[in-house]
Amino acid sequence: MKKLRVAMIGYGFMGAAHSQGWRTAPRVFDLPAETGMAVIVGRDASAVAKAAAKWGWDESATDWREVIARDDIDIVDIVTPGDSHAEIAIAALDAGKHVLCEKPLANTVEEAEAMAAAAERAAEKGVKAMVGFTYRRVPAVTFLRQLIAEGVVGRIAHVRASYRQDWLVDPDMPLAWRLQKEHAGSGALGDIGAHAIDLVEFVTGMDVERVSGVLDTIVKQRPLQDSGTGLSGSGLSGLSGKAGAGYGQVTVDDIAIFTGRLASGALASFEATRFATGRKNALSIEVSGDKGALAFDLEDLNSVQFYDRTAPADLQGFRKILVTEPVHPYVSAWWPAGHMLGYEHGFSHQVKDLVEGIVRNTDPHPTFADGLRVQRVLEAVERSSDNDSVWTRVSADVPVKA
Ligand code: SOE
Repeated sequence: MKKLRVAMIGYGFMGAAHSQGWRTAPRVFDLPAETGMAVIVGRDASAVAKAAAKWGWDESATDWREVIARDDIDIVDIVTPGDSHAEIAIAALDAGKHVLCEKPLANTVEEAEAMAAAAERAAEKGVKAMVGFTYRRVPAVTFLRQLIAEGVVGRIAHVRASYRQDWLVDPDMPLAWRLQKEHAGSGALGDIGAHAIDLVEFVTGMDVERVSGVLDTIVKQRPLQDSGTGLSGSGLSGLSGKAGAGYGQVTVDDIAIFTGRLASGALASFEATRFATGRKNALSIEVSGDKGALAFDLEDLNSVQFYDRTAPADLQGFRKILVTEPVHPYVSAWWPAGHMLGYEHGFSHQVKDLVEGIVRNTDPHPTFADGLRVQRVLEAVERSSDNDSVWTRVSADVPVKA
């Protein structure tokens, strides 16, 4: 069986989550190829060597260009901040490596277009590219998509998606890379709003075609701080160093609220906020149709809520479906019914689907084209917010640059 050797570029919170996926997936699923955690790459030699030892990588390195040129590397897994996604992914694809890139795909539409074009070129040689929207791979979310495709909610009128965190409510939280446009591209909008957009498009099967939105930055300056090692314990800020001197400007949004018009004409409401006091990682979606409604909440991620309007009146009400039966997506590889999965399992499902796509020569979703579409929605929300929240078309007609 062919062995697929992986190089991971980056070692922050997503480095830990992806490493767990590469370690676990081969031991849970019967993958069609052996995988190897060959090398992890980071700028700080001693910190990335510690990450290699802690997370199970054979080697560590500090030069990603050197690593992607190696003949013994087949897959490049990019878990760096968004400002390096395009350069690394395009170089890796042009070098014939399969690529898994964290979300959002890029920091700008231009970068995302160049990445999608590189993925199209690489696809002609059987090389695959995938974006890390892992919430699609929570069994309950995949099940939601299946139920909607079967028509259980009927004609969709309204979708509401919410992603709420509160790690920035403290004004003394230092100025992390996620708060600087040149590194992150945007704030809550691109970091967690991208998940909400992908979730709506994935479960409904419909693109967001127009948006009207508003962005806001609550705390405009934050204390400067040395960046941390990126190993676990640095939390979402990626900081664990000592306090620095002075203050820096926050150049991204803290809150993004927008409305979307879906391809069918249905309306979708979105919120992505880092100021929802008390909400730690609260992602939820509810799809309302003329035959019923479906809802998912990450804080109860092993179940979906289903309301069936076609049921007899005395039996109508939201009921909880536990998505842990062997018949449900991904579940049969894990535990017996009723034994729960967690946030981390989506990363093993991601590895499984990527490896199967590579070996079977099918396109593992979400593709870079899917990631580009989300990037266009993000950019349209920014344009709308800059123009008094005017309704703004998601420019899908812009050709992918060759
Ligand atoms: C921070 O908001 C973050 O780590 C996101 O970047 C991830 O994509 C999300 O899964 C958890 O929160």
